[in-house]
Amino acid sequence: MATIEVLGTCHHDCPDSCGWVATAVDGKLTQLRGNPDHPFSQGELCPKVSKFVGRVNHNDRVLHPLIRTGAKGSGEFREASWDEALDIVVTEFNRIRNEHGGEAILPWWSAGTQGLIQNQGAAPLLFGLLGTSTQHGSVCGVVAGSGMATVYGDGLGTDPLQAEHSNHIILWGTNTRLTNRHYWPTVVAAQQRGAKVTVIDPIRTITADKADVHLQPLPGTDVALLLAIIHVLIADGLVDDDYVAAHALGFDELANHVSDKTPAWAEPLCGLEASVITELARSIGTEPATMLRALIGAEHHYSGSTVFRLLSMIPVLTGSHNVLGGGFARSVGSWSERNDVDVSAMGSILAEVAPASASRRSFRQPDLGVTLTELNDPIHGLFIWNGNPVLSIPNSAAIRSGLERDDLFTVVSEQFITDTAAYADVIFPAAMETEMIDVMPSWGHLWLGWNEPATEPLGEAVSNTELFRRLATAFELEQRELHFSDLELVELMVGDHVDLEQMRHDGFVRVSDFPVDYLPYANGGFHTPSGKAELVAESFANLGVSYLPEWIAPDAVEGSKRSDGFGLFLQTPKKATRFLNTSYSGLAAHADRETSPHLELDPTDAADRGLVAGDLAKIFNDRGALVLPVAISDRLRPGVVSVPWGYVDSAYGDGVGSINDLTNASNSEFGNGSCYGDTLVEVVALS
Ligand SMILES: Nc1nc2c(c(=O)[nH]1)N[C@H]1C(S)=C(S)[C@@H](COP(=O)(O)OP(=O)(O)OC[C@H]3O[C@@H](n4cnc5c(=O)[nH]c(N)nc54)[C@H](O)[C@@H]3O)O[C@H]1N2
Ligand SMILES: Nc1nc2c(c(=O)[nH]1)N[C@H]1C(S)=C(S)[C@@H](COP(=O)(O)OP(=O)(O)OC[C@H]3O[C@@H](n4cnc5c(=O)[nH]c(N)nc54)[C@H](O)[C@@H]3O)O[C@H]1N2
Ligand code: SF4
Ligand SMILES: [Mo]
Repeated sequence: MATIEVLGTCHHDCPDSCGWVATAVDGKLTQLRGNPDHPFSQGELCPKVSKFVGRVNHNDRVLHPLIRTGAKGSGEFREASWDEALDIVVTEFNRIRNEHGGEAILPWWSAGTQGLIQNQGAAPLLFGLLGTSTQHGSVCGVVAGSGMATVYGDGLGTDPLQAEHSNHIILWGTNTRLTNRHYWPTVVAAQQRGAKVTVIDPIRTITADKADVHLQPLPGTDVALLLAIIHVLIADGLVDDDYVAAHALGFDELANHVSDKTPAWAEPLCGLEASVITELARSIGTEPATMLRALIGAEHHYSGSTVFRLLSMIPVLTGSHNVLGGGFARSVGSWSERNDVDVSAMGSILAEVAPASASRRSFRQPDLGVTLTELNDPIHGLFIWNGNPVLSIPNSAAIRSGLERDDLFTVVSEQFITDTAAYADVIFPAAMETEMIDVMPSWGHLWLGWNEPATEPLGEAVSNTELFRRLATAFELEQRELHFSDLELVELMVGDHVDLEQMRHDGFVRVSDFPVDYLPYANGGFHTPSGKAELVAESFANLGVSYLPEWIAPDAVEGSKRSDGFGLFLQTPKKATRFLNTSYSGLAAHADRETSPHLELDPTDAADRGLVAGDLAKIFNDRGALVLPVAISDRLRPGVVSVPWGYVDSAYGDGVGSINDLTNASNSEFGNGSCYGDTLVEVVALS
């Protein structure tokens, strides 16, 4: 028996990017365990990926190209050869290009793998040369990054691991113990050393359970809270005047703007007592080693970009960017983009060889429902990879009805027949991470990961890079880079700073030029045109950013109006320890050990509606309705209901539709995200 062991890195859209050791016997993956030498994950894999071998070898895996035989959505397919499947795609896409123009085709992707070469690979060049439409924005990260960039010039903040030195860690809308579990030991170590841990979350999460202080604002109201905090910092003289004078722009205007945004003003808006807001602000203003830590939860609102804008301002005002253990830590994804990786390499090549492609039409990624159903010049060809929009994108009922259109030809590259792939005309079988080469730029820590394949792909599955190469050949596109091997792609996209050999040998390499005690803004040096931290939108007004950060109530934003008669805010957090977004929820080994979809209600809201635990209730708004069993929860506030997200359609009662049928797909204030969390619903007992 031939046994091999290789080092790899988890590809999931998760901040931890854990290192693993994969074992294969006679070409079959037999074991996956944590790489004990990995500096961040230290040998542990989470309850999702510790069962990855079962995912790879699962009977339901798509191992051959499939062609639809039943109705769209029925999931009925027949096997086909690669040649036949490619031929159909080329014929259909070329027909659409001739009849409607290239822009009637839309490539759509998410971050099923976030790998450097496997996330998009040569796709920007391929689709650009075919003259298709393209997408912008995202349901994850772009809003936070944009908010931060209006103050700092880009999304670069503090290294989260510096919380080791913090005296106060504020987990702002992030459920660390669930979503960033390998960061939790850093938080615990600080707490055991005496640091205070505050959680700010409308839900009392498992992370809030372990905090010293849990503040539970109403969802989507952090702008009021943050404006009041800034009011107190200024009113109480807690601003670092020297730092602000040297490194910030617009302080006087901001001070004027918040002069009436007192804690008493914020109290009825965010639902926290004025005294609590004052205490939090004073604590932030008097403890320089206060680290703000956020991931994504707080961005899923209309005002999400403004929340990140205001969070970015806090350490500028208190001067805590000067202090080890201070600052604002979110995604560190952009750090590796400084010197180590070039995620836009293919885009740059496209701009050179086909400059006109820059003016192709582009659609907001979270707006897929509208894009498929409401355009005057409709999309007729859709190519989806790395994503499951039917489950993950808001307004999903519109996505399903778009995918049902007879005049839409849909191609999906997938590992399983997901709720999205069930609508495809052609499915290409996608390889799994242990079957492909990749480099993993992490957004949760500063190590780039290498991924060495342990086996060949099972069946006829191929990596995304191989899929795009095969498509390039089938479309007879000769552009050299479209035919690059995986190692050539790595060389193209990884900069000279990185010692590739070392990364391959060790399984990881530290992102260059950032020592562990690096304080990016200790001496200013912001990446704005002015070089200063912008407290007013001096350079970014053209992005739709208001000059000063403005409060807007979450029940007054597009797609979420209380006047429509719906009175409860719906939250849809990640909650299952065995799901990663929508992945794994279709696998019994994972789903059978989690609760089924359910509706969590505060006892008062339940009593008002005559509901007790276990009752069936209808949850609905003008976008959709679902029937779900009720669970009474003491983790919410009155007026807020929660339906955890990630489940497959078939886990819900009648098997059609999921909670994203109800969520709000409107645009964020800026940043081109979406507003899952600004969703009003009503709940009634099922009579
Ligand atoms: N209601 C609600 N909705 C949400 C969220 C929420 O909190 N609430 N969170 C949002 C967030 S933050 C995110 S990031 C999105 C995530 O939503 P998705 O991106 O849809 O979720 P994933 O499960 O990460 O990955 C999607 C698919 O990628 C496939 N995949 C994995 N690797 C590969 C590969 O190498 N090749 C190909 N072709 N496919 C592959 C998987 O099989 C999986 O079906 O969902 C968003 N949706
Ligand atoms: N186990 C597991 N881990 C995961 C994932 C998974 O599905 N499962 N998904 C991965 C992905 S793609 C991502 S993006 C990350 C996300 O990681 P997180 O951002 O930590 O997770 P979320 O559940 O999206 O949101 C975190 C918290 O934000 C809170 N929140 C919502 N609205 C507001 C608000 O207005 N203000 C404040 N202060 N808080 C608010 C929610 O109640 C929730 O508890 O997790 C990653 N890790
Ligand atoms: S999903 Fe996240 S926590 Fe789990 S192994 Fe992958 S990177 Fe680590
Ligand atoms: Mo995400």
